[in-house]
Amino acid sequence: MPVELSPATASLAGGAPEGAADLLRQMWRIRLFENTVMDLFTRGLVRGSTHLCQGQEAVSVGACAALRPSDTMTCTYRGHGAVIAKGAPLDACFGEILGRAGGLCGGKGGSMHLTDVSVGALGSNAIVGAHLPISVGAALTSSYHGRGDVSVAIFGDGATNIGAFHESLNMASVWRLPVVFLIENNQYGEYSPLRSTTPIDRLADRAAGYGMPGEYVDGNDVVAVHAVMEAAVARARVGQGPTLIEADTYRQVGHSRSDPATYRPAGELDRWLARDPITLLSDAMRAGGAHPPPEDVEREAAAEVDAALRRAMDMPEPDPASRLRDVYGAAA
Ligand SMILES: Cc1ncc(C[n+]2csc(CCOP(=O)(O)OP(=O)(O)O)c2C)c(N)n1
Ligand SMILES: [Mg+2]
Repeated sequence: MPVELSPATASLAGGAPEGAADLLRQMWRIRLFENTVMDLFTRGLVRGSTHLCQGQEAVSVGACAALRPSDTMTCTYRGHGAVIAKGAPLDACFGEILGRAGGLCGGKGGSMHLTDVSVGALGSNAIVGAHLPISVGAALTSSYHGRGDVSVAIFGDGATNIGAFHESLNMASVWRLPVVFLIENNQYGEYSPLRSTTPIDRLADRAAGYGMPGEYVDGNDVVAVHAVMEAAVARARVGQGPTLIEADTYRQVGHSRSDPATYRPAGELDRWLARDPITLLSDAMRAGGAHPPPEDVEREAAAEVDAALRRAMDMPEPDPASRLRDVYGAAA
């Protein structure tokens, strides 16, 4: 069974709305950040692994644009885009991946653990599904203190087969917690196509088992993602409980490191590249004569990413004396 493409991008067919330049800028910042990380990795400057998100930018950008700064977000090891979209500074993200002292976690977490609590990015998690209960906990905290903040967990299609997914949805629904569960369905879990691990076509259907709305959205249409997220966040904020959203998208690169992704059927990547989220929004902006034009937005984002990388490259290595600081259970 071939992987089906998402239906035509319905919201963008009507042209790009106001605010489109900001969404495009954020997607370009993430795309260029990821391309740069790939380059740094091949130059041997990144220790450990990397899991990049080129092609998936519309999901985290559309989602985080629907949040306020005090709302919280958790994500996976493929989380550079989500953490940037939630507001973490580019230079500190680069610094973390390069293992520098000025990185988000002092250079001790690396690519899979970007975290910036100051912007509500509560953590990237390398264990599949581990962060869903964390978002449920953040939602419980918000609810207990009457803060009105919403928490969002962004996770992969593969995570919907993990026990913590089912436990989290169940508890969040029973307690009507202000949380949004957002599936970034990129069609694969590592090297396995979704259909080989999952017996249903629409992951959003799983919401029915937990008595919450299940929404499907074209995850390459940033405006559509934003709209469905805004509705889910609004429900959560007024105490109507959680929503499960499935955003259909595609990872344009391999699972991690230098995975050439040769397991993908011929033509599949090209079909998805034709629906690249950045191209879709840029075309809609051009058609509507948007100002600034998409080319200017790309140029500004490129300059910003370059400058951030230069600052990160100038950051010092962590001080060896700090090696036991922040380590759980270590003597002070
Ligand atoms: C609990 C657990 N089991 C297995 C793994 C190994 N693993 C790493 S990534 C991955 C695939 C996850 O796929 P998905 O949730 O779709 O996320 P994607 O990588 O596609 O973004 C697996 C099985 C893990 N990290 N954690
Ligand atoms: Mg996946």
